[in-house]
Amino acid sequence: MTDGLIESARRILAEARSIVSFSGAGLSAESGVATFRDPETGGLWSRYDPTQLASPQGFAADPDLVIDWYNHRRQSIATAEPNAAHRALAARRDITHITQNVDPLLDLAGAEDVLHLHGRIDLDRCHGGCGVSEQIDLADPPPRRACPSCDEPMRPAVVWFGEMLPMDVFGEGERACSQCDALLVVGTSAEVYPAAGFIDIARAAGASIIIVNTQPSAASRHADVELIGQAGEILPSVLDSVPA
Ligand code: BJW
Repeated sequence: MTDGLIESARRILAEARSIVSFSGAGLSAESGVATFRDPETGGLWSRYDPTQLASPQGFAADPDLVIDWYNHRRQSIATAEPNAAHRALAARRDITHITQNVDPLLDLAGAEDVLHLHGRIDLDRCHGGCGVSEQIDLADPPPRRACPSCDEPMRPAVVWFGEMLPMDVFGEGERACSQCDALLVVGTSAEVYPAAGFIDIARAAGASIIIVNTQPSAASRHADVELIGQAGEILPSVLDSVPA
């Protein structure tokens, strides 16, 4: 990556009145949290079948397997710490943060009002939809259990394939992307919709798109500036020098 590209990204961000970050699993990769689709970095779905583990159908077919998989991931996230990329983003109070990540690392780095499009792994909710939701101790997650209110199964408060995204969070993200001047796309393959559609929304609104990823992705065609490398190295150098 050339210094010229870093400089271009800094200039776009310095001139932008409204900046949105849109992140994915690559943001947390340097904290030791597995991504979904990178075979070389232990992508979760190069080892597991997503339709078996991250769908209502999979949960109905084998709830113990699904809860065990989530609890295993919860315990690994419990020991993970925010990395330099989380910290660089969180330090910028002027940025609206939208993430597909279910881990709490961006929040732990100090970012406020993070929009978690795909829910949170540190919460359980009632699968029956009665509204019960409970905070989970990531280090010591509970085994499969029934909802204390309606007896339907409890499940991780994440968004599985075929499920709707939380409408309030989605709406806020959509509004932010349609009004921003610069969208910083960090560590996502941009293959999962409707989240990836935020890049199209920002583009259509005339925003400049800056992409940070270790490799080209489905979003590359939208990039004004594509920075190939580790987010933990690139984001501090791009963001720390830009006046907030
Ligand atoms: C680094 C790095 C470093 C590594 N530095 N970079 C339109 C078209 C086609 C399909 C659909 C569509 N609309 C809907 C669909 C269906 C489906 C979908 O998108 N399927 C596609 C896979 C084809 N979408 C849905 O089902 C969604 N719901 C929905 O549409 O509801 C509407 C509806 C419902 C009912 C009836 C009718 C309509 C829901 C999607 C839910 C996604 N959930 C998951 C699991 C969450 C829970 C869990 O964690 O277990 O969310 S899937 C998984 O993918 C997770 C992620 O948030 C999401 C995105 O992945 P992400 O973050 O991009 O990770 P990776 O691994 O893919 O990429 C990492 C990137 O980082 C790579 O590019 C690396 O290179 C890079 N990287 N290290 C920088 N250090």
